[in-house]
Amino acid sequence: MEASDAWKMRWHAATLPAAKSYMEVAFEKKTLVCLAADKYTMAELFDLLEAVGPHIAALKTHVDLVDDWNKEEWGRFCERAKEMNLLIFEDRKFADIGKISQKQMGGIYNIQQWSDLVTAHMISGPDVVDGVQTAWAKASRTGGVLLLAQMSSRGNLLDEAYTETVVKAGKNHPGVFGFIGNGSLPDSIRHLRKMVGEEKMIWTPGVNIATGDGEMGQRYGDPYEAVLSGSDCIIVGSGIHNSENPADAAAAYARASWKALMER
Ligand code: S5P
Repeated sequence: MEASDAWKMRWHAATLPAAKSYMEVAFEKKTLVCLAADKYTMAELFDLLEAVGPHIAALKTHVDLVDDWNKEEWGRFCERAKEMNLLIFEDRKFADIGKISQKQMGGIYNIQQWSDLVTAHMISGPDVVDGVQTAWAKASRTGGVLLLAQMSSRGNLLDEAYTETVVKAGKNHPGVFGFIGNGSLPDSIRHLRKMVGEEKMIWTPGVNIATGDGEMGQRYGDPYEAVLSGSDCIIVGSGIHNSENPADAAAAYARASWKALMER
């Protein structure tokens, strides 16, 4: 079997090189897991990456959560992630006008230099995508934007009409890698997949083997169900990093996600 057999329509419809890279890595490692590495020190981040790296296909960061962040160690962290064949995904949730989003890709964290993917809200209009893409282009790099089409948190304001508008604008945009969907509700993922079609990715947070409510309004759905419903990547944070054995937990999420892709 090859990656194209595992991913079928998604593989053949994909236009962005980054989407194919992700699908290849997921195929090689038999995992559709993106780790949400929500840790607060560089040491914890390194430990987590070493433990979990073999079981994941992408690494999601919140660079501004790290108390002892510094450029050198962050550089080494990203290098290690690359050695482990991971896409680096900074969940920055850009939302400002295009030119400010472009500048926010720089600054002290210099996201444009090390990220392969970033998130953006389209609340300010489609220029946010162009702003982010311009930043990568000026740094002589390429990357993809995941637009928030749905959210996993209780009471969020991304209603159906908003989701539809975001999908319509993002679906044919070459700078858009895909959409963030709500992993806690299989029906909303199915609905989103119908709107999105086959070409773009849907990545879903709000996933935990123990389903139900999380902390502070987070909601969780089952990883296997999420992929069966049309998610291409399950974004898992506390389900992995808060478990007693993060490596075993990550392997369990990997198995569930892969099994679902094979059945899909
Ligand atoms: O709607 C969303 C979108 C995102 S990107 N809901 C989310 O939870 N996220 C992110 O996914 C959030 O920022 C966090 O890093 C991760 C979920 O973490 P967990 O510990 O709840 O699995």
